[in-house]
Amino acid sequence: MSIDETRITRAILAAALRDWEEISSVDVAIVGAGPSGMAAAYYLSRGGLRTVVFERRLGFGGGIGGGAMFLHKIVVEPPADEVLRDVGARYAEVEGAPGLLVLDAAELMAKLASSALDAGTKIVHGVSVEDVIFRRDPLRVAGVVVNWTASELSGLHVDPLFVSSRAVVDATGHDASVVEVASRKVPELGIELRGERSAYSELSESLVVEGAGEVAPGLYACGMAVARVRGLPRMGPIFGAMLLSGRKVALEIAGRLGA
Ligand code: 48F
Repeated sequence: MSIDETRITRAILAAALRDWEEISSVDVAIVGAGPSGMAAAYYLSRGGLRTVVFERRLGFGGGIGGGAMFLHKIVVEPPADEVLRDVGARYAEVEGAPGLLVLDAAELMAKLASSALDAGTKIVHGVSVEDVIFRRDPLRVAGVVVNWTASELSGLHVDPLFVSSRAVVDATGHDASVVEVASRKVPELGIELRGERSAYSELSESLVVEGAGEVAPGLYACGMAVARVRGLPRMGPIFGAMLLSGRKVALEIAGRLGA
């Protein structure tokens, strides 16, 4: 076998460009590979929808990896154990706290990512979503505007590329950065960002799941993005609502798109 540098380069170019050609038009574009985005991706792909996740960083998991103040455990409550079982993540009951389940942060990150990938999701790292595409008649969000995170960080003016999709999911966490840019730059969508509130874990866990869903035609929110959009409290290192809101949004989109 000859390992030739030109062949290495051409192999990567050909495979990456083939992927980008596919990615340029998908059923669902998810922004953020945190717990809610990866849960949404897993269920969407499992339902047969062509799904891509754009993640600004070079890894999976968003806020999972830091655990709680760098302690490598997180907590989940039923019925989110259904999602844990679907992706094969192991957990234990918490002694003296019925209803709370504890698991390794690394286990959840890895199992969510591998389940989404196995179901057919394409995850692209180092890509930031900086804007949305919109259309009139009917008014809707019709995709995302993407750029390399590296160009964002460099401060150079580099024009982006476009990805068309039938649905866009904001899974960017506390920033809700996709909904934020859409609310600012497409005011006719009528999106009101109410802002995240201080901690109230139990209340937030149920309200985030309740509030997950369509924010404007074609634009959906799950995870902590829901808190910023709907004016809900934060909940800290309990992740049930992240997983369940991702699953809820996936099922809603699948229903709409007829998967
Ligand atoms: O922050 P993150 O984990 O969002 P989440 O799914 O979960 C929140 C919890 O981790 C935790 C919590 C609840 O227990 O309070 O914070 O709502 O993951 C968001 C991911 O989106 C990426 C970011 O790097 C992170 O991995 N991201 C954010 N903005 C962009 C982005 C963007 N504009 N383009 C691409 N990726």
